[in-house]
Amino acid sequence: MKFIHTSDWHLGHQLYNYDRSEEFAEMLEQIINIVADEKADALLVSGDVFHSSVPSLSAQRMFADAVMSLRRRCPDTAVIITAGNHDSASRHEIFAEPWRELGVTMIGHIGSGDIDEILDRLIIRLPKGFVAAVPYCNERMMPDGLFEALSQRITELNNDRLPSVLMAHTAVSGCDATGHKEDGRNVGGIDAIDAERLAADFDYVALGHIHRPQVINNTDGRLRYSGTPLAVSFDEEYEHSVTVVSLATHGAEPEVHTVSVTQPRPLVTLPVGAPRPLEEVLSIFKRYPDSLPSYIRLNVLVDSFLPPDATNKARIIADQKQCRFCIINQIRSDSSGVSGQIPLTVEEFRNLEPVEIVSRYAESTGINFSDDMRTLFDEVLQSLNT
Ligand SMILES: [Mn+2]
Repeated sequence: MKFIHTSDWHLGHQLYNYDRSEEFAEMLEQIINIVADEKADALLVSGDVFHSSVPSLSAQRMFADAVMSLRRRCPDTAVIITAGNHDSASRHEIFAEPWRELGVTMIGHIGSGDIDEILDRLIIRLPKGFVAAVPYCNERMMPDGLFEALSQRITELNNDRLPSVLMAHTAVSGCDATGHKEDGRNVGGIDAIDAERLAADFDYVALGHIHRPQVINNTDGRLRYSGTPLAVSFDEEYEHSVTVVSLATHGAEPEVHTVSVTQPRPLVTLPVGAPRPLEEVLSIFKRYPDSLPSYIRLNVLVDSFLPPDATNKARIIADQKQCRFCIINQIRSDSSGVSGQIPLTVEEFRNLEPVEIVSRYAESTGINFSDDMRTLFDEVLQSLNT
């Protein structure tokens, strides 16, 4: 069985209020081309399809169009898509039935029945293998020993020694969470699951949630994060790709390679290396190529405070160029005696999404703003807007 492993598309993500629809459309086209070129038996998307639990109509439409275009081009490729912590589980499930008719399996939640019902729901039998598709699940709701039970059930069904794959959207012990604000033990409010427990008897574990592509150590290459195909944060300074996996039979070592995804508008931090004082950084920015579509973050070394016209100066430079200026990241030259967050300028504040303002406020008062709270806030905001 050959499949494409990807996750964390974050469709609908806006970067400092810039619309990224064109980039996402290009990204989806690249992924469809890779599936077709590789003649994959399946496409596995391990969660965080959308950036928000209430995605815009255009993001939803883009998703549906891309999946349909993939199905037309590769009618023999099964498509399995689980929900991540950013997705709305119920939104994933609403059209699960019609999607199934079209050869697309959408799994939003693990279900509420007994363990047998859950196993039946999550295990998908493909012509050349088995996939246990586990969406993001709050740990309190996760039945004990779910992964082991899935693995065991597949063993019972697997008379032909077909390969078995687990999809999961979670942090795993020992993962490298570079590019996330939190450390690897608790990213996005999710506690890391023990890698060995997760691996059980699966031939490959297609992980989502962590944005940096990586293999988990000491798992013989069986546990992997595909990472984001399109960067969603300036701190994701690594190559973006999807993972192509071939499994000959159950028990065989996976054959893996990655195919890089071109970033239509890369996220660039200036200067490269250590932050510099404002005037120096602005002159570096002036020399930045005019015709390079990209997003720009400036790392500025600040003594006391940033001059109020700094952001405006940066905007004026960007006006002459194809790049989109996003933010000045203030870094204090003398951090002694200064604690907590640097106050935002009015301009920066205007550019923040409401949820970011709330999460900053929560964190400043010592509250851990979890993904559940984020989802709840999104829903409240949405109901106020309609
Ligand atoms: Mn994600």
